[in-house]
Amino acid sequence: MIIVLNLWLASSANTKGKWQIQGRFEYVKHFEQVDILLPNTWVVVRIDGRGFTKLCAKYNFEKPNDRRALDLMNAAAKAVVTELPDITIAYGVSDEYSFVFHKTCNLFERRSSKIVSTIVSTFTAYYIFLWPTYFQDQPLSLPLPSFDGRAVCYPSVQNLRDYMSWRQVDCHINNLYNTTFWSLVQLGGMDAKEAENLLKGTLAADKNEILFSKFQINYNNEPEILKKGSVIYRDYELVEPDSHDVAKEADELAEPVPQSKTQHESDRKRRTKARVLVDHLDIIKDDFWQRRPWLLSNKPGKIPKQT
Ligand SMILES: Nc1nc2c(ncn2[C@@H]2O[C@H](COP(=O)(O)OP(=O)(O)OP(=O)(O)O)[C@@H](O)[C@H]2O)c(=O)[nH]1
Ligand SMILES: [Mg+2]
Repeated sequence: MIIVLNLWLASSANTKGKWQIQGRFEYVKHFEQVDILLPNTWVVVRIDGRGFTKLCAKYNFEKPNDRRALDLMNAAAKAVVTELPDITIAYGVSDEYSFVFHKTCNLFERRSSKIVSTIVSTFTAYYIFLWPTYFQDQPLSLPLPSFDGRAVCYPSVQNLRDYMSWRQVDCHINNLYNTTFWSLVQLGGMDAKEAENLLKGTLAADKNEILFSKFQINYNNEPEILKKGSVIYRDYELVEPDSHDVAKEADELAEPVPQSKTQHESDRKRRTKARVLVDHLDIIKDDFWQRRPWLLSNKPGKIPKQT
């Protein structure tokens, strides 16, 4: 049908007829609604594994944390950050990852659906592509892993920092609970219901105490990747804290600073040269942000000498 129509259009000397046909269908483009994210805000795209409770059971992920699964999430997220230099920082835990676009970034004219779908599809593609590297003896079968995603705008640095802190606190609370719960089950021989009842109403200090007194586990000595989650960013030379207030500068910035072509090109080169780092640090404290001013300023720092 399309071929016949095209042939007819191509052979028609009557261009007026062609326009009439196009004009008859063209109205559909008005159905496409704008989905623009507010300008001058930090855009956070959070993706989350769909039905990962089932997926983890299917591939026998270790409980509560499977190192291969975490490494795979981090490798896929690192690939996303490397491919999209507009991402200033990313933070991940369990089956979720948050990607932060700098407030001056104008990726895809800040259209939510385009930004979210790009992140979700790039991440999922890498997750599946890299799966065999981390699960050599467990090939993927249907249904394949997939992720959902959403974009949220945060107007100020404090809002953005609070968002990141919220995710890291969530990581800490969940990991402390899961570590204690699975110790009671795997090492203490309790069933799930007994462990759940024992932990009902306990505070962090109680869980630390249970881990230490019953299983000689000092929670502080658990791997950083489990306690803190993973943070990904471009690595430049650290600066001394308090040298200048980057957060204030970022908040005062009302629109992108016009850049000369040479400056733009030099920034682009430095971003490409920088190593994309996966680390497990405290991102709640000021120190993390003060020592890495490029995260909020979007100005690439100095490339460290010994990379
Ligand atoms: N065993 C194991 N499970 C994990 C690991 N990482 C994540 N999970 C599981 O993945 C799930 C993530 O939670 P959710 O995202 O709320 O659950 P979900 O099943 O993915 O549901 P939707 O996101 O709503 O589709 C939890 O059930 C976790 O137990 C891991 O390293 N080991
Ligand atoms: Mg999930």
